[in-house]
Amino acid sequence: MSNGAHALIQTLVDAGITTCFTNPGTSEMHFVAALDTVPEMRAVLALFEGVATGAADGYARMADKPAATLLHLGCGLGNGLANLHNARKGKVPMLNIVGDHATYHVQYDAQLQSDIETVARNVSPWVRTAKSTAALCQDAVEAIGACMGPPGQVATLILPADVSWGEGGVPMPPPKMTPPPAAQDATVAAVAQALQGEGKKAFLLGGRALRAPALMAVARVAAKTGAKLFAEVLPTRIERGAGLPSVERLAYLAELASVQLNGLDHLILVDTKAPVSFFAYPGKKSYLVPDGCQLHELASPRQDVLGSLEKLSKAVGAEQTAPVLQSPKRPGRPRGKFTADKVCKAIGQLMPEDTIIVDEAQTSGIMLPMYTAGAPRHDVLTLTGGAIGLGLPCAVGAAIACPQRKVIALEGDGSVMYTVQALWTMARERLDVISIVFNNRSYAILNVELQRVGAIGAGERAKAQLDLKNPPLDFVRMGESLGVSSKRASTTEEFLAAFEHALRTPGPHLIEAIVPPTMTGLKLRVLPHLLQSLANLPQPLARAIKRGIAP
Ligand SMILES: Cc1ncc(C[n+]2csc(CCOP(=O)(O)OP(=O)(O)O)c2C)c(N)n1
Repeated sequence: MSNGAHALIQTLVDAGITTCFTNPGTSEMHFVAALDTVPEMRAVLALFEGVATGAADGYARMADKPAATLLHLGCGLGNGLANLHNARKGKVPMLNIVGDHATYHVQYDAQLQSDIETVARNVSPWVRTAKSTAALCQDAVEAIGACMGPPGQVATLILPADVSWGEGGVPMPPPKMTPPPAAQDATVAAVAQALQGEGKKAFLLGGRALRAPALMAVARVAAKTGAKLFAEVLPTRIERGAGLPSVERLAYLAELASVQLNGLDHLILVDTKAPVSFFAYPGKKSYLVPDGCQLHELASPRQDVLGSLEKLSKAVGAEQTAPVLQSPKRPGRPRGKFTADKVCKAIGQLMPEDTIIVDEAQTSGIMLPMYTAGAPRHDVLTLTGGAIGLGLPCAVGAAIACPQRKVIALEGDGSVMYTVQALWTMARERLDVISIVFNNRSYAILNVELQRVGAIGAGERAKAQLDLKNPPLDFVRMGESLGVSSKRASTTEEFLAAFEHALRTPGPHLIEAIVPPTMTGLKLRVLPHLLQSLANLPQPLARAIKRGIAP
């Protein structure tokens, strides 16, 4: 006979959910106690719920299966919301177990009582409060089925304390998953016809379409038909580097994305939505599909992406076509004045095969895609929902999912402060993560956005809201206090020495790179964080934009 908590954990493990990122409280104590009865479940403590949810996101992106989180009532869940939002936008599977008061305690409206379902619903299409210990594991099986998708999503199972401690829990077998259907023949035929006809065509790839097998299939189609390959602005996980097809990421900046999409007659969506501007700007377009361009959806997020692309490949006769692949190419060793670009260059020069890059560098990572394009094969995980504070937690999850691989987390100094507690989890779990913090002492991107949105009259008080100089953040002391070996680099040579040491020495490292804001001196219309995608643009256009003379 099991209590609910034990039966629940056994059900999770039997379904392959073997990692749980926790930040528990009193209502979760039986779940915590039951961890010792199911040793296959690895529990990882996070010191803030945003770390737990971001880590579960990073884990699932790399492990291709969900992790669980253990969160404390509505307040704990609420603290994890921003990274649950990022997971939702990235179609990442995740199972939240949220402890609640015992069912009979709810009537008293005790201090931590709140409407947990309402907190969950914004990010979690599947929400249920378990009603009884006997039915708990059936609830869990349904939650697991819902979160796995496709599309992957967040599912939230609320676990009242008495359901958890009650006897009579019975572990249940995993849900039966039905494979998703591939695109229908008629859809494939229509897309094939568009690809074989006149006009300029491109694919916009998202989700699972940016993984190696799908990329190879779509690259064959592209080579056969002359279609261009674009990736969505903020991919959940993109596999890239030498030997893989190279895909141009759509720019964050709407004006720039419009340049990329300009003149298209057909845009074919695969596991993504039609492109729209990140924000609205006065007088600028929100919907970025060019006028007159015909939109096709080959495969929706609910469908079998690889199967659909293979059908298309057959339909256009591309099965034997050689795809165009990125050739190996590393930048030279950086020298001279220390800037964020030099850090990106050093990464391109030195990163080992199979590195996982988590990119939350904001303006400082602009040149990263260009310098790493021909590096050995690697994965890049990005800020899918635009809610900052994902980077370090995501790196925690990725490192736990892939212990043999080096993880490099690139962080803006502003972004890193949202979930800096993740460093402690890296230290405690001895994770092989190099966290690079670009300390430019500002919310640099927002200085540009302030003007870009047309906010007139911003003076010293306005600018002070975007300035991080006073008091200066000291990431070396912060990292050390959280148990992570930390170094500061103010010159290119210091950075190279610290980075090479970190690459050689397993375990977590932090490097604080003291750099000037990347966008200094550039014209206002050259929007910084959009320029992330610059690196993938044709060189003359990229150079022109950097000089501030392009659109
Ligand atoms: C949860 C959340 N809060 C606030 C923002 C708004 N925001 C976007 S970028 C940014 C500052 C980023 O600063 P930093 O990481 O230092 O990068 P930099 O702009 O200096 O390149 C802020 C506050 C956001 N996107 N998400």
